[in-house]
Amino acid sequence: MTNNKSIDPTIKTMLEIAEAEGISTAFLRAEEMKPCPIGSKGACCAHCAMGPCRLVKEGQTGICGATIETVAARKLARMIAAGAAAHSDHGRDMALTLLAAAEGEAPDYEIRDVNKLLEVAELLGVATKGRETMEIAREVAEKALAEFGQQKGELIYLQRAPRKRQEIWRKLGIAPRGIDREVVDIMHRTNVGTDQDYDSILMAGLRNALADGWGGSMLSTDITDILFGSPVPLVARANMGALSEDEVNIVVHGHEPTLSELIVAAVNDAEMIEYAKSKGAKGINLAGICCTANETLMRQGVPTVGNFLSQELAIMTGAIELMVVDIQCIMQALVPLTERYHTTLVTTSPKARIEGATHVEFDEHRALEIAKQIVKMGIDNFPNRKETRIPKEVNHLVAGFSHEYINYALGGFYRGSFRPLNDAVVQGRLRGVAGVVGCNNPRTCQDAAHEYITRKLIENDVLVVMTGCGAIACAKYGLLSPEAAQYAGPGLREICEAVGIPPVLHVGSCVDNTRILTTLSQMASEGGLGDDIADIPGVGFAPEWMSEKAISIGCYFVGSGVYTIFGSESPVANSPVVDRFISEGWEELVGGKLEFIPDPEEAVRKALEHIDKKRAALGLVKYDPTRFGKSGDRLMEQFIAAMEAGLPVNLYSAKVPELA
Ligand code: NFS
Repeated sequence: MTNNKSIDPTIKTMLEIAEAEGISTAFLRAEEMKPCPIGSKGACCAHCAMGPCRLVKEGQTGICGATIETVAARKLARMIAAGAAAHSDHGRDMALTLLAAAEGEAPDYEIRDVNKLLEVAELLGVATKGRETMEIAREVAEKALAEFGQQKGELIYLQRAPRKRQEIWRKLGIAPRGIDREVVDIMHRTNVGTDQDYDSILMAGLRNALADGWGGSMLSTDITDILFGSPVPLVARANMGALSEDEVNIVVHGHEPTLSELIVAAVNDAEMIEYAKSKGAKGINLAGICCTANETLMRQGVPTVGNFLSQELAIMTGAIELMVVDIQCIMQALVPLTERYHTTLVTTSPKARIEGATHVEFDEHRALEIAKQIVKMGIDNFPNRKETRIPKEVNHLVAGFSHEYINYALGGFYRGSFRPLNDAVVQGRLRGVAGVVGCNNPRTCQDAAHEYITRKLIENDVLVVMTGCGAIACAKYGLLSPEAAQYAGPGLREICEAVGIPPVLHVGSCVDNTRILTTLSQMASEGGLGDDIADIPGVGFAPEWMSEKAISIGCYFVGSGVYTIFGSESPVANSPVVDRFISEGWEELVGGKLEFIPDPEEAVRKALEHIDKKRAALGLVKYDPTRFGKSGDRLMEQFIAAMEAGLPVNLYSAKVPELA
């Protein structure tokens, strides 16, 4: 009964326990409640009190006369607006933290990446010469915040895109003006009796998505790097085996790194560790779930115990003393579940309170003090721990591939460039590139599509970058480790061996999908692969999406020129006109298209066809895997042997520890 719910062995074990003990989880609830066939396909309009109108018959309209096209377009546009609002508001909070730090009001924060601050300052037009770091930081924060409220003109970050792309946006009138403005624009035009022309609604939707990708989310990534450091590769662990039998387990869950970064500091505090020991624990073990996990994983090496669908089952181990959540992707079901165990659930954001949870409101002015208070609550709960059942499975991964690092890895510090990557695509050593991102969804077997699609892509010499829960999924199966090069096609394998990278690169949390936009822009500007993102032989996937944030992300990739494939049925399937417009219509206008393909095999086939089509359009050699794979670098095999022997391995030192 639990077999087809997840490919993760830890989840299978925990689901068997849930079944035996009669515990409700999202997996079970999804089985008991089928999706509404009208709403799920975009045929229900609930925007006013004359309805909800259900447009189920041929030619039927809403009471106001709204057609199925209008209803479906409104639905997709509002999904974009909600997703963009969530990710961009997270970006706003990062900018507010930077401002507070710069003004000396948040003493626990510092500028960890001054170079990144200077780079961002230059782009935002902030003078840097002869100025104090904190003065620059203050103005950068102010400029960033102004992008949210801007009413006219264009977002500054659009300049990061290739020139040709910027011209397309301007010509179509979809260059975003201000981040908040585009969200409000969608909420207004989809209000009853306003915009009733599906393509007008959908083009405004694209503009809103671009405001997220090239605005709120991109600012979020940059400011997070400024405050907490730009990620560089590090080795970490993934899956529930990262929970500790004899230490206090504290799990951070949600999205924002502002508190979790200080929790990292708090659990490493000598006094806290002593306090944990005084309660009978051997120490404190910090782990994460969802994107807060990705943030602390890629900067601090904090292990992740799982992705979205793992959150309830992790509690069922009985080994988590405290789960602290911030915003987004937190199941309300955690409250009744934690009541069955000793786990304390702590909410921290005034925007995300949950009835029945303990609320400790986060305040960046007293950040470390609050982090310590929460850690202490976890320690105090350790003596209440009863029987535990921690699954053993845990895999290692290399995380932290920021676009800056990819640039450096390929070209070195003084000649960092995307040229080697572009050359590899030009020569056919790499067939193309792909981003595989997004959530889990209990409507489909957990991680199965992520794992299958990623494996197939690397087998076909497509370099894959991953973020969010998708990255955690593939980390659990070892695909984000350098050893995974053995599953890659011959050309990709050679690159992994030569550069010392896994064939699947962890580039961060979901807001960090913007790192992929930046990378694609740099590839387009580097030469050899056309002069626009749409020319690059690449694709985007969100195989197990469920969040509105994923729709916003998908649409900003489409608006940037990328063919983007989502799993599941289309949420606007009941309007074939709208479904066609977001695919063929958008492709004609912006070069990218959005398609919903539930079958992963078909999705991979179409992606490879698309990559080959783009290669042909650029006049590149036909992809032929038999031409590569004979350079045979032995270094990687030696690294693998050393890792298997449990020796400490620094993949970037090019020195293999001696085997005994
Ligand atoms: Ni992205 Fe990250 Fe995960 Fe989906 Fe939720 S955690 S922001 S929305 S479920 S990938």
